[in-house]
Parts: sequence; C-alpha cells; structure tokens
Amino acid sequence: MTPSHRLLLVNGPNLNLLGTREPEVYGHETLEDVERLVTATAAQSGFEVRAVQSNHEGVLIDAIHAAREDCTGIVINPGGLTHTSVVLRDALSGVALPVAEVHISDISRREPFRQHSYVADVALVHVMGEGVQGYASAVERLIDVIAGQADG
Ligand code: CA2
Repeated sequence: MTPSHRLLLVNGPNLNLLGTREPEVYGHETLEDVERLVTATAAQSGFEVRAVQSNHEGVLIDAIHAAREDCTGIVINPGGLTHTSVVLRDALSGVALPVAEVHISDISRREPFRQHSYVADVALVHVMGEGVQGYASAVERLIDVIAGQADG
C-alpha cells in the first residue's frame, strides 16, 4: 500500500467510553464500531486506515507527527481537547496534511465552552451533529479533497 492510500483516524480523550454512557448525546455505537465504519468507508476508495485513540495528549501528538511519514490525511475527533488544546492544533498545522474534524454531537448547540474549537481553522472538512455516521461523511469528504489536490 502506498503512502497516498492511508488515513490516520484520531480519537481523543474519553472516546474509548463511547457506547457505555450518555447514549442520548453520543449514541450506542462503540469506538470499535467507529473504527470499523471508518475503515470500511475508506476502503471503498482504496484507502487503508491507521486508528489511534488515547487519553493522553502527547500520544496523540506523536501519532500525528508520525503520519507525516505515510499518511495523506487525518480524520480527528479531538474530544474535549477540541476546546482547550493549542498544542494539538499546532501538531495538526505542523504536519500540513489535510484534516477532517468530526464531532458526534453538534458542539455549536451545546454549552458555551464547547462552542469554540482550536482545531476548526486548521481543518478543511468539518462534520458535527451527525452522530457516529458523521465519521463516514468526513472520510468521504476528506478523500474528495485529497483527490482534488492530486488532480490539481
Ligand atoms: O461530540 C463530540 O464528538 C465531542 O468531541 C465529544 C467529546 C466532547 O468533549 C466534545 O465537546 C464533543 C467528549 C467525548 C466523551 O465521550 C464520551 C462518550 C460516552 C461516555 C462518556 C464520554
């Protein structure tokens, strides 16, 4: 598999708890379901996926840096780091890969502290409030962006 056919899927803190609590906000699907959905969606376009979830900011940053070597795009749900982390944002902007930011819930309609994203302006694709299915939309739209960059 060539580097041009791989996406990095990043899920931030607490997303390992998906499917265990707060189903009214985050649904019933688990992190494993998310990773399976993203892998299947990407495979339809010939992309493979490397998935990482961590509750530790530095682990996420190291995975993003490593993506420079062999990935052409990043799909990320930064979890709560969305609203706090300049260092995560700097890592994404530093690797200069196209980024899709996904949120299961619609953060624009939740508490005021969730309404700002440090990641938003380094991402080319934004999906929120579509539930877990939003990861599939994000993958499709990111692959369109990558295909557009390759063409032009
Ligand atoms: O809507 C999203 O996808 C979020 O990124 C999820 C984050 C939250 O901090 C963001 O504001 C929006 C939280 C992820 C925690 O997920 C849990 C899932 C089940 C049970 C507990 C936490």
